[in-house]
Amino acid sequence: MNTLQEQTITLHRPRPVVPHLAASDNAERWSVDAIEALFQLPFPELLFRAQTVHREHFNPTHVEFATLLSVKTGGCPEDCGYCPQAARYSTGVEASKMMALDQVLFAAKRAQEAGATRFCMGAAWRTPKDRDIEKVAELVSAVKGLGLETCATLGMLNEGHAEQLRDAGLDYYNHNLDTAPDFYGDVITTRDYQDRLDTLARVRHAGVKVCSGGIVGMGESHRQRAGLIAELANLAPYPESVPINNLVRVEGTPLANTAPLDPFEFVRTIAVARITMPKARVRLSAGRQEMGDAIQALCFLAGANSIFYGDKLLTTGNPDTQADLDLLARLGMQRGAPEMV
Ligand code: SAM
Ligand code: DTB
Ligand code: SF4
Repeated sequence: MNTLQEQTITLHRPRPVVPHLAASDNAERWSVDAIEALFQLPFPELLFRAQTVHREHFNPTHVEFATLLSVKTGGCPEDCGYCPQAARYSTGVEASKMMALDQVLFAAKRAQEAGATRFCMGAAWRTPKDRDIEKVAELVSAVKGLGLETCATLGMLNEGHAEQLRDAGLDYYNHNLDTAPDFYGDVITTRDYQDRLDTLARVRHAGVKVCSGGIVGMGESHRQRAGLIAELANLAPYPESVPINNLVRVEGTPLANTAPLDPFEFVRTIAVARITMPKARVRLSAGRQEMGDAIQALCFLAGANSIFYGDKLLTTGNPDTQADLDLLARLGMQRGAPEMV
């Protein structure tokens, strides 16, 4: 375990800026067959390949800490089958109004003091209205003013929204493809895959870094898991940040009774994301509470270099911060920007 002094030094060390990726970072176009073949490699081979790629671009002992805050919770009109915030499912999540600036700043300062370097604000919207964007822009510039990297996930963006957020200081916009195109309709019917790609294109065009990933363990096939990674890896450029979520099975959602995914399959997904998107921050995202320390350690060996840090994701639980600090200490790893300086 680092001493408090060492931790403080780590916290205040200047962070290298994550460069925007360029289309040229995507020399390779991945076929679903090629990605499926990676998934089918013997586990030691797959991890060796993932680690080799990981070490070409990152210090493998460093993990980014990103903290989430739900600034507008529940009451969402969409029908995403995994989501506790969809108004149509009885999940016990109550709809609330958007949080006030001082509350958000308070949470951001706490996250920063606890060691987070990125702060991601989420809202349960299908698509934000113009006045929502204005309010979120205020939150973004206040959080950015603390010296944190900023991220927002607000649903589908309309023309001009990404630019407004960029001008307020937004570093990343999160919008997940969630799953493969041919499984998507089994999970969500109220927006289509192209809508998601359009939002990602707007974000990219505005010069905001792209955070996009998906969820595994929703009952998709092996090939569909490969299909999700292919879609992400073939974006040109691929996302700077790739959250891989393991479905959190929430009572009341249509996916509540989905059979749990083999944890090694989750580790494989991380490894394949690392190999196909070598310079991305690959985030071991939702589902850590159910995963156990050993599987999380395997995810780090497979190339994950970011986690959501804080007792809560948006509405569901996450390991407590001390458990994460202890886990990294037991592994001789540390929080911090993973890019090589
Ligand atoms: N409403 C916005 C949207 O859908 O883009 C932003 C918030 S939404 C909750 C962000 C992402 O959280 C989803 O795209 C999904 O990938 C992830 N997510 C939501 N519920 C989840 C669950 N039960 N398990 C794992 N990931 C989940
Ligand atoms: C992402 O890919 N996962 C995060 C973040 N981006 C916004 C959200 C996970 C949500 C898990 C369910 C919940 O807490 O409501
Ligand atoms: Fe709404 Fe986002 Fe949840 Fe879908 S994932 S129901 S859009 S909050």
